[in-house]
Amino acid sequence: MENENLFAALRVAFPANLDAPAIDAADSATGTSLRQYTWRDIDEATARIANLLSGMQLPEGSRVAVQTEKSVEALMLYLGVLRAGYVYLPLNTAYQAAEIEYFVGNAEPAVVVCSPKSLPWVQPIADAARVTKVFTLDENGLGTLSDAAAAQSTAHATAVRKADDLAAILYTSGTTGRSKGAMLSHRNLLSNAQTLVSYWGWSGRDVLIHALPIFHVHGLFVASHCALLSGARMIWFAKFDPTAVIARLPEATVFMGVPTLYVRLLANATPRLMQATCTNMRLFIAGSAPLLIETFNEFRERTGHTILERYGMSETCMLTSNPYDAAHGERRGGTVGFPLPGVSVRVSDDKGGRCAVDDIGGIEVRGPNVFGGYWRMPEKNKEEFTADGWFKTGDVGKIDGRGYVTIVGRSKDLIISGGYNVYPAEIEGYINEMTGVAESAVVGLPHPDFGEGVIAVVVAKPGAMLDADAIVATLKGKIANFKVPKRVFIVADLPRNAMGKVQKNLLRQEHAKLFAA
Ligand code: MCA
Ligand code: AMP
Repeated sequence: MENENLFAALRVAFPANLDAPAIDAADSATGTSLRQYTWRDIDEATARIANLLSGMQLPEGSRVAVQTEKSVEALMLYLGVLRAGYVYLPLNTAYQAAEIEYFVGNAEPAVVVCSPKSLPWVQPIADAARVTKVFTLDENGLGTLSDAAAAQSTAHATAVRKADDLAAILYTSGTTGRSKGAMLSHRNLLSNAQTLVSYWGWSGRDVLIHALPIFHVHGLFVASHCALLSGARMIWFAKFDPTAVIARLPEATVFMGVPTLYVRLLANATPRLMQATCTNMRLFIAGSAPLLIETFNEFRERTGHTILERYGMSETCMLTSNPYDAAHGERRGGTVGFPLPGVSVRVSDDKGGRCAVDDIGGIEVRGPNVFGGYWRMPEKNKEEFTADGWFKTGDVGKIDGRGYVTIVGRSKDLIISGGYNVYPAEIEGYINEMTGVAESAVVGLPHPDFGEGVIAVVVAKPGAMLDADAIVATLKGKIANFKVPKRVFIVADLPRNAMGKVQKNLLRQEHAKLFAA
């Protein structure tokens, strides 16, 4: 039987010369090269991790939950988990104890890997959830995981998995405020990676600047898989710094970023982000949030390159892309391009009928990339798939006569800030439980850097005095920083419609200029 494990496909794609450079770990602040990793290094490190995990006799389908700083070793950990046939569960490094407690409790991982500095609070959470083993891994690739892996063999036969077996779980916040684990199979991930490699014209001659976090689809799957599957080299940044990235642009061919990264590249472009800096570049890709047409136009004027915008989700990986090849059409700013080969996209009205060309409705999708469902939430699967098997994205959009898809909004109450998702209901929940708070509404406002900036509007209980700064400080101690409102307003009451529903559009209008540049 053919091994349908994603790692098997990645491993076959390694260049014949395993001693060729694969990953160049760069200093985040300067871009200077710190350490070179060869394809052999990847092969051996992933084998060691896979052997370590295999030796633990974990039950089939065991989850390995990981919250560590970005490092090449953290990427090896992901690949090692795949290689051993277990299920990878990445977690945003910004999450604090309450958030991690929920994920660990819900996913019941057999193994947790965390930063050494988080161990004091992660260990009790893991113990309570009866996790078999907690390892540590720091930003330099050191920790108990690396110590234990060092003793392992560098040979490992990739665990045999079927295409529909689970490869990863990605938590994505639900409208109720509780995160749902999107279950992605080896087929979901591999089919999407193969499609992107071909559609975007990847080859072993490419050099990717990898400056995104590796706990989301964009950095972990889209960027890493494309490079690995085409034998391309990566210049690896643990954090995004525009000056450092610009310093390495001359030797790169591909860059991927959320819109904020492009805004920051442009803000730091003088005098270096000129056409000359990008002569080797063949492709700039943007996604995860809407790319403003101003950014699209300004980038083209300054660099001569037309950003290729694409659209995806944790549940589906990539869905649409503007064309790479001019023969297929031009890259149109403000659109997310065409459905990728093998992916079907349709727009439906609220009665479930098909919308005509250019008519706005709910975007629904189907394809080998679409996830199997949410981890242990069968009722959510019923709600979020149509009766004929299409996944309802919660995005609102249209398809024009030439097939370009445009996203015009979201039916889900979601804010995307700097490429990170913030669910208002979750933040409102934390605010509403504070002493003296009667109710609150969290909304996103236009923000020049993050695209959308989070604010909260809060009503006090009769007789209670609330302090906006204290609310922010309390939230900072509890939840990931990117979710914390940048401003809190204390008001007498919230605007409501005749049905009693809070009119968030009025709050957005009232404060629209708050973050204006
Ligand atoms: C950091 N802060 C943020 C954000 N990031 N606030 C709101 N939104 C954010 N995204 C907070 C910091 O904690 C800090 O708070 C203050 O804002 C200033 O931080 P700064 O130094 O500017 O932030 P940074 O460390 O430079 O990070 C900004 C960033 C980062 C590089 C844009 O957010 C980032 O890497 N975003 C990419 C996310 C991503 O990869 N998304 C892909 C999801 P304080 O001042 O209080 O300390 S995958 C996806 O969506 C789908 C599948 C798809 O289509 O790709
Ligand atoms: P996530 O839950 O993190 O996977 O985020 C997925 C959501 O990001 C999608 O449902 C869209 O709302 C949004 N998104 C991703 N790419 C784009 C894009 N190019 N333009 C607009 N929104 C996008």
